[in-house]
Amino acid sequence: DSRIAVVPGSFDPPTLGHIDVIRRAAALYDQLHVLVVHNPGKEALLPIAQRQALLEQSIAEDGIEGDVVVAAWSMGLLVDYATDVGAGVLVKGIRSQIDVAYESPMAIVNRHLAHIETVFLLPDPAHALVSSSLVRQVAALGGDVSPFVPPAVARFLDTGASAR
Ligand code: COD
Repeated sequence: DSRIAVVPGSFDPPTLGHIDVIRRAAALYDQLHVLVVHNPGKEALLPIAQRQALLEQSIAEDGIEGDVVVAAWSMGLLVDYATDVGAGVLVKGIRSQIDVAYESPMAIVNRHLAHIETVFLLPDPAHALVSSSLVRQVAALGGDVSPFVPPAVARFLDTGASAR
């Protein structure tokens, strides 16, 4: 009976906070699906395929062990993907009361829709205040994002900025 979990997110772009959650979730489950989900409520910086590639590189470069698959999902319910791959758990990071308020109704709906549990991990204090939206702002204003993102993402955003 293998334990499979999904770590969903926008990952636009992936941050050190995301990598922390992925590393810790990979230690808890036999197989992890890191799922890049299209969020229609947010204006995107990077195309889905780019986020997926950056996650794959970052996971490899971080030396995260275990069976970690990176995939993308833009059609339908998140729990449909989870059910398809045999996952019984969604893993999410909780940074603040705002995250709790946003995630709690989704967790309840997902449990009723498909008997999928949501497991919340508290962030490492070192990365607790990092968010993709903060990174997008710093990058747009020409700042150095390297303290907040994995090296692969810093390299990519740097090259993009100098090409503009
Ligand atoms: N430290 C720890 N965790 C963090 C950090 C940090 N610094 N930064 C982000 N995280 C966590 C987030 O809390 C989240 O759990 C995950 O990492 C991804 O974060 P983001 O910002 O990339 O992604 P979001 O918040 O835009 O999430 C998008 C989802 C698609 C996951 C979300 O909207 C969702 O679950 N949608 C469900 C779609 C669906 O099926 N709806 C119908 C039923 S509700």
